[in-house]
Amino acid sequence: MTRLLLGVTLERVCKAVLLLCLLHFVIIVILYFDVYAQHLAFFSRFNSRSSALAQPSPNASRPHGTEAPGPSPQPGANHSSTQQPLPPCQEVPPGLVGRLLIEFSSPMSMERVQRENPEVRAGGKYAPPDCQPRQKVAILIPFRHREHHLRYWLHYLHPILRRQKVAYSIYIINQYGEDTFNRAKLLNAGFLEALRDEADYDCFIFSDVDLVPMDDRNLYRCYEQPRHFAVAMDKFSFRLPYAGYFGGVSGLSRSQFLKINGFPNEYWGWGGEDDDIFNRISLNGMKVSRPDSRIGRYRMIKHERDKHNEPNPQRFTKIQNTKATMKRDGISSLQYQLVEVTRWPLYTNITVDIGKPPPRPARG
Ligand SMILES: *[C@@H]1O[C@H](CO)[C@@H](O)[C@H](O)[C@H]1NC(C)=O
Ligand SMILES: [Mn+2]
Repeated sequence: MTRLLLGVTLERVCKAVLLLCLLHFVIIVILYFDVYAQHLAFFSRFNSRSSALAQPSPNASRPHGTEAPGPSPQPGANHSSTQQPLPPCQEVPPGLVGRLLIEFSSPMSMERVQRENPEVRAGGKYAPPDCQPRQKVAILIPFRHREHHLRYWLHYLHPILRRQKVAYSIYIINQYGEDTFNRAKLLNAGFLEALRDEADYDCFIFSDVDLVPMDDRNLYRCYEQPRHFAVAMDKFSFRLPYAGYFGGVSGLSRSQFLKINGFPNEYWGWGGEDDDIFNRISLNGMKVSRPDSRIGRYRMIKHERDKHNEPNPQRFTKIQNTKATMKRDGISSLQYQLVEVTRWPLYTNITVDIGKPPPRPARG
């Protein structure tokens, strides 16, 4: 009897427990679906937002690199912004080392320079991989028969320019033939040929092949005013030889260069063309800017005077007449023949035939 009673009670308890379990389960299921539904609603909102970002309206073309920051893309939701735009390079590059040891006594081979600069692309081109450079710079080197200088120049300059975080290309402007050398006319031709190679250079730096900066804080880029970089050369006892000196290494933006009608074409032989360029800058209301002389230091590779580059005896009278000549003589009147363009691993070789000096008028 008591056994039976006990059995019935046990059965009731079990049923109650079972019912409670069922109830619990139902509540959990309801709650689960509720949360899940909220999630669903959230994700559908999320997805529609990110796909709206991925599809700009047809006539709103955003400039490159200004993509609005949005949620990280859902797989398959969009395909147009998979690559994050690079941040702009810092105004002052963080990896500079300052004063450098420059010497030209240890032998230098092109193979070694190539081996030590694997980041440089064919034609002597480079852009920083980790930031968006502020300027794109064409470096133009007037050239003839100075291969051993070029090896040192490339050896020192490629690593310096990389640390300076600019996009750059190295162009050797090689004068064809053996007629009298003409540095400024070569540079005019280089300006046009560089732009034919890549149309978007902001800045042009004109460097002699035998000048190597001794400090990487001397930034190879363009400034508000035309720039003179080689302010303190060892051959001038690390001093500016005179206030209007603009020789060695200089840099002009594209618009600064065009404003002065480029460089003179009529300075054959050594000297004077840099003073003419200085005059063009002043006469057009600009002012040369320079780095501090403690930073603008240079070593020059010692050399004999080249053949066919004798001092130009007309240079003193010519620089008196810049004001009269600069409008007709310059990039607007340039004539030359392109002979050959060759892309080497560390530089682009552009050979141009710029002709020869006009015959001296007979004295009467
Ligand atoms: C550039 O090319 C010219 C013409 O082929 C050649 O004579 C000269 O040696 C080359 N110079 C350099 C530095 O590559
Ligand atoms: Mn020299």
